[in-house]
This record gives sequence, C-alpha cells and structure tokens, in this order.
Amino acid sequence: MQFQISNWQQLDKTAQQALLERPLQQQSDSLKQAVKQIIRAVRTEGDAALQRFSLEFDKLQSNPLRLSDESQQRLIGSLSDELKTAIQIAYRNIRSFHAAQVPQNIRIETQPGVICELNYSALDQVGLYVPGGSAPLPSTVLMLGVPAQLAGCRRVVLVTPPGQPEAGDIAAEIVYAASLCGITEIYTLGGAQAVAALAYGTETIGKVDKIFGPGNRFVTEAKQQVSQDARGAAIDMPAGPSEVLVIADDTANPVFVAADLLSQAEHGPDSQVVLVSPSEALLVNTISELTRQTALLPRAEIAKKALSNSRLILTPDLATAALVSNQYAPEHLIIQTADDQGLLGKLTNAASIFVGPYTPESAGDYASGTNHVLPTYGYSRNHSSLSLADFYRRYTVQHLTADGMRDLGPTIVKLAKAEGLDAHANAVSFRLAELALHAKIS
Ligand code: HSO
Ligand code: ZN
Repeated sequence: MQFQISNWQQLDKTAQQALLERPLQQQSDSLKQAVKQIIRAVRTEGDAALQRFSLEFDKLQSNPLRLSDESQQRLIGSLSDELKTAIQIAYRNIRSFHAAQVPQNIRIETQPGVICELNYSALDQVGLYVPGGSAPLPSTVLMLGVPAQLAGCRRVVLVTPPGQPEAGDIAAEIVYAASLCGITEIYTLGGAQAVAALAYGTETIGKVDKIFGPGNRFVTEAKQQVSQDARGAAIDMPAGPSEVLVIADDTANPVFVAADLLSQAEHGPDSQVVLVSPSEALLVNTISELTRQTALLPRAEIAKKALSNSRLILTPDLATAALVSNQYAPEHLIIQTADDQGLLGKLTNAASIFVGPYTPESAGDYASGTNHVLPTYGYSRNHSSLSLADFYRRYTVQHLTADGMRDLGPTIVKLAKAEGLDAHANAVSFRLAELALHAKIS
C-alpha cells in the first residue's frame, strides 16, 4: 500500500480545500431514473412490484414478504446467550442515553392573557431501514428502534434485505435487536422498492410518516425522492459514505490510531479516512501499523480501497489540526492527544466526538449509548446526530383570554394595516368592538 503525507502548511488555499474535498457523490442520471421507475412501479402495482423486484434483485421468492412470528422465534432461538447478552447491554446503554433526551413541552404567558405552548407528540408511524449487504447491522436496529420505542410511536416497521438468498431469512441478531425494541412487523425487503413501499404503502405494507436509517446509493436516492413529495414520507437526514477523522499527537499509540482508521475503512470502499497530526513520527508509525493490521483483516480488500483515498496530513501544531477538522466537518472525530479536553473546545463541526486513548469509534458504533446514525459528507456543519427528538413532531397551541385580546389586539391591528392586510385587521378589530360593547352593557 502506498501512503502519502501531505504537509498542510506547504499547500495553498485551493490545494488545502482540494485535499479535504469528498469524492464527488453525484448520483448518475441513470440511477435517478432507475429509482424513479422503481418508485412508480411500487406506487401503481403495489405488492406485485415488490415481489418482482425481490426476485430480480434479491433472488427472493417469498410471499408474503413479512417475516412470520414463527420465523422470528426460530431465528432468535438460534442465537448464543453470549451474543444476546452483548445486544442487551448495548440496548440498555442506548436506552439510558436516549431516555434522558425526552423533550419538554413548554407553556408561557408571553403577556397577561396570551398563552403560548410548544408541544411534542410522537410520530404515529415510522419505518426503519436496516442495511443487509456485506455486513448486517443489528447495532443499527438498536440506534433506530430504541428512540422509536422511547418516543412511543404507535407503529414501528422494520425493513431489511434478506441475508441468505432463497431462504428469505434475515440475520438472527437483527430480529433479536428488533424484539428488544418491541418491533414485530418486519419485512425482508431492501433497496429503493422498500423505501417506496414505506413511503406510499402497498396492499400489505402500510404507509409510514417518516423513514429512518442508512442504505446504499439506491436507498439514499429513493429516500431523497420520496421526501420531496408531500404524499411521500419525511426522512431522517441526508447521507453519504461513512467517515472518520483522527487528531493525534506524539503521545498517541499508533496501534490504536491505525485500528481506529481501519474500523472505518472496512465499512466500504468509499469510506473516508483522515489522520491529522503535528507529529511526523506518529504519521510514519501509523502508516506501518496500517500496513501490518490491514493484512490480517478478513475485509482487507475493502479496507485497502478505502485507504487508497485516505488523507494523512501533517500540521504545524494542534490548533491547525483543529482548523483542518472544522473545515472538513467529519461524521466521527477521534482525539488522541495529551490535552484532549483542551482541544475539545476548539472543535466546532464534528457530528460525534470520541475523546482519549480508550475511546474508539467502535464504542459509539455499538454500545456506549450515543447514536451512530450521523450526518456525513460535511452535513455535520448544519445537521445533527440522530436523537430522540427526531421521532417527534413539534406543534404550537395558543389561547388568548378576553383581557389578552383587549391588550394585544391594537398592536395586531397596527401590524396588519402596515402589511396592507385588512382582513387580518378585521379579525381582531371586530372582536375588540364586541368586547367594548360587552364592557358598556355590563
Ligand atoms: N460506523 C458506522 C456504524 C456502524 N459500525 C455499525 C459498525 N456497525 C456508521 O456510523
Ligand atoms: Zn462503524
């Protein structure tokens, strides 16, 4: 493997920007068209289209697509107790972190007799997309299913592509994680067709209000398309390939740094991996560790492809390293420096930050309690990690008493007149007139 260290200070602004550019994620027109057609077919033909696509893409000839209760029990029964315990511990920590996020309704009297409320109510029906593919991710079930359960969404549906062709089964770990979250409506269905079914509904799969979860390019494009249609469904956040940026100084252990970079690289060939350090020795030692550790990985080929796009950046100091990270706006940021807490205050744009030598990204990916569904591709500049709040909708309620109307009314009339909207003014002045009449009579 070939690695190249870039010296940040020796690059001009344009070259620095180019170094941190994500690979172009332009969805090709043909992909957009293909997804559009899949969505149209599901909307017009319903289950028949789903079955056709499942056969075509997943070699799955199952009908119905719903995973029966017996299959769920059989799969759960096949799991070892050790693995069940591990999933339970992750569930417990994710649950306690998200349970602390319950949003509070507010009720404020902005002036006497004028009462304003901000209320939260759980989304009624949500759809959770859990990727299958080269690595089925039960951890993602917990990240989506726990907040849905805590919020109290009335209906929670899980879709995931079948793991073993023909058998129509999905990973037992996924079914077990779902059962802890109280999810029993599971469909062995993936891709753009699954997103379309969730957004518009078919004969067997009821429509949902919002779709959550990561997926491949087809899934991402389908989520984008259905979210732009008022009759479709909302989505959690825009998505791109997973990424990590590590800031390390000469006190960091290159074995840990390399392992953290590889944990991201093994996700997919398009994963983004960035190491920023003021220590040339740390960079050089991490490179030899990367080579050594990669050779031992079952997913070495995937990791190598991702590493071929990695960035190793030498900065004059840690303050500059923080600036690089802020400019890149990583999904995950790992800090392995002597004064990690000090550096934390300088970091503004990362979605999820891992502090200190004993805090690998894997902790948050699986079991510490934070959510691993995060904005990537620079979206962390203006988007947030998935949280309990995403499973609610927010709405306001207001009430004016007669006194409140008497006091605030004239102000509203003045503002309505200033905007030239007389009907607005009338809606207030007619009430004020009625109140004045009442006052006279009594
Ligand atoms: N790092 C991934 C999440 C994940 N890792 C799931 C392992 N399993 C994206 O944040
Ligand atoms: Zn991961």
